[in-house]
Amino acid sequence: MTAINQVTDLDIRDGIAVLTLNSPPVNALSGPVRDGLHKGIKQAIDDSAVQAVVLVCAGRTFIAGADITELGSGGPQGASLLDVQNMMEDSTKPVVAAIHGTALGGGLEVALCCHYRVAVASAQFGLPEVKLGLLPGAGGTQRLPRIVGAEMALEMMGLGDPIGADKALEVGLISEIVDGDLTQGGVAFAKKLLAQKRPLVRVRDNDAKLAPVRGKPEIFAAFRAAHARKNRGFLAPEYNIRCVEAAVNLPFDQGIRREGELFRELLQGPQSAAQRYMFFAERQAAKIPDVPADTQKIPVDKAGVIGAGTMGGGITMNLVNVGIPVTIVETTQEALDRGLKVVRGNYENTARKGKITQADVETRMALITPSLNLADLADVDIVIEAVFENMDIKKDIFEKLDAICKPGAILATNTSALDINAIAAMTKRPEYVIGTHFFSPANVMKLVEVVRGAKTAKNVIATSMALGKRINKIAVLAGVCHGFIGNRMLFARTTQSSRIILEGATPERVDKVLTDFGFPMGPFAMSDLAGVDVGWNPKTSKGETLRDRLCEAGRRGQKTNAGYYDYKPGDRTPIPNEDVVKMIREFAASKQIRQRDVTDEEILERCLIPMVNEGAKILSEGIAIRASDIDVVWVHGYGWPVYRGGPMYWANTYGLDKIVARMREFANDDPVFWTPAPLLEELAASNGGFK
Ligand code: 3H9
Repeated sequence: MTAINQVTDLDIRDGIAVLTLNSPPVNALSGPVRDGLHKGIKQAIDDSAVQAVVLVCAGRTFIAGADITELGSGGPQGASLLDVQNMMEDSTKPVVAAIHGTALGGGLEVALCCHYRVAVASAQFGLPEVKLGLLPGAGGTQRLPRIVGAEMALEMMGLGDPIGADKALEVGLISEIVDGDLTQGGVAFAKKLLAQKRPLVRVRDNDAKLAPVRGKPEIFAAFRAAHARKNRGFLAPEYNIRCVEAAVNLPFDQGIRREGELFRELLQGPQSAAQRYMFFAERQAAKIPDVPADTQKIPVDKAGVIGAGTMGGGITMNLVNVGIPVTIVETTQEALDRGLKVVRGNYENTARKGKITQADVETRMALITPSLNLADLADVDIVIEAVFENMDIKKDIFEKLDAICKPGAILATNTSALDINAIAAMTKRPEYVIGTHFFSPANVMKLVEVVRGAKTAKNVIATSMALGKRINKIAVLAGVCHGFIGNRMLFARTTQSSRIILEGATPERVDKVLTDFGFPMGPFAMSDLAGVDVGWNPKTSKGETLRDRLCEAGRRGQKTNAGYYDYKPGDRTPIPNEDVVKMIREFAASKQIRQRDVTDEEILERCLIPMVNEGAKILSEGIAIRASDIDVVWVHGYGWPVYRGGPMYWANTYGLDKIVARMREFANDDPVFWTPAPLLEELAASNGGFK
């Protein structure tokens, strides 16, 4: 075994050179990895004793892509990836990639320059660059379609999701699935190639799968149309599609040039910068300064969920999806039956779309034990209470849980705003009480805010964060305050959006400004979806607020087919209503609010700046650990467009000094609301930004 450099070893066994990369955590193509590849491949090719080369990686995965920290950080140091790839592809000795873990992005692009690829059954293959606002910039856009065909390449590059080894074998991306030791399997495969005198396959020369789709622009049009809604506002998906078009219609070298131009444009643009920031922000969120990574976690083998409503049902699905059995408790058989029917319906829908099998539906349903008795939660490891958002009810439940649940069980509440400490105080074990704020629909939305109370124990925090990851969510830790991170900032935005419509803009206009910015829906469409009457009391309503008037008029949101907008039954498309606008104007007149033309720019600033200001307070108070956690909450919980990085990232790009200056202008109307948070003011004055 020869050490080529600190991350690369070369071992020649019986005429086969095994080149091993070992650069934890994911063998990303950093300078040293590219150097090691370059030197190692060259040495193997130049060595007359070597007949074939097998490239393999140590640790948990094959190369998982370019080193994202290096992208956009000036000229990369070390060997050029292109040189490495050309050397492999043009080698007169067979080069085989032996793959485990994930061959992603630049990793798959390296593998595509090998003459053959073999993999273990659990390996995954993908070009996920689109999720970083990029496209594969190392030849992948031209080589992948030449193996898997244009339509599958569109799926893999346009959506960024990986495929498994079975599929890769079926479409010819790999030649064999290796059982047992991968390196030995790779070496055996290389020997077989030599014995059978198999040709050196250069993927770039394949045209068989592209020829049939040449002159068929309709496949691209269909792909664009199918994903138009999801891709609205994003540049990268379209650029990935253009690259596949180039692969189909241009000679390889021209296609590569096109790929390079489009890649550079994306790499230098603001969208990818924001999406790369978000990649690291998501991973950073798991790190809690005072809860070390090796904190002992509580094993979670059984869970309980209280409440079979929308939230309880969604949370239950998250748990059983990963094989955790759930006892779900309701107060009436009817509510229990209704809740389970919705869960089953959701699963059957997913099965109809082919994403899971009917057997999966039954396996998951079988993991759910319905119950009408809280005492059935005596032996679960965690209970997640998801009942109506009412402090008295929650306090009562926690008092009971304290008496029922075994010692060491985590007692979690799915509140969106209430005081966790007050709930914890109802138990004799406040250190086991924590908040787990899921977002609706809980089986779909990626975010869970984990809320630590004043007394929550570190192992309870560590376990809850890890459980978030286990159920495929992104968990962000928050402290206790009204609304935690996300809703507290939402309340600040709502104050302004509600005010703006009283000054003259319509709900439709405000919503449009925010959807043009990139949100999936604006504040008023969102309010209709959630229910205009959330928190409204018909008994005490006296028409004193616009909401009172809407609700009194039966306009309670989508559920009544009328709220700020009208809705056709069964259709969620908001239809503006003149009577609502009249109602708003009359209400504004009754409060002597001067009407004027509020510009789109002002609408946007008055909706977003209060969020930034509230975010600054949340940071100063220690409710969020870091600004990037706030961004993760808004991107994954509220649909803030990821290509704008989240509110705090956006604030940095917009300019904190400009934000403070705008707040001073708006302060003429409402000095208290528009007072800049000290942290915001301080950072603006020092030309700093949220870090
Ligand atoms: C690309 O390839 C461009 C080319 O086409 C063109 C080139 C010219 N770089 O996610 P995890 C770190 S673009 C740097 O928690 P998992 C990550 O930050 C790239 N660092 O583990 C974390 O660090 P820490 C295309 C990376 O097991 C640690 O590794 N490739 C990279 O849940 C563990 O990560 C991708 O987009 C990287 N490429 O998931 C794949 N990848 O411990 C990106 C990871 O300090 N990566 N890190 O927090 C992934 O999707 C997942 O990390 C993976 C493992 C599935 C591999």
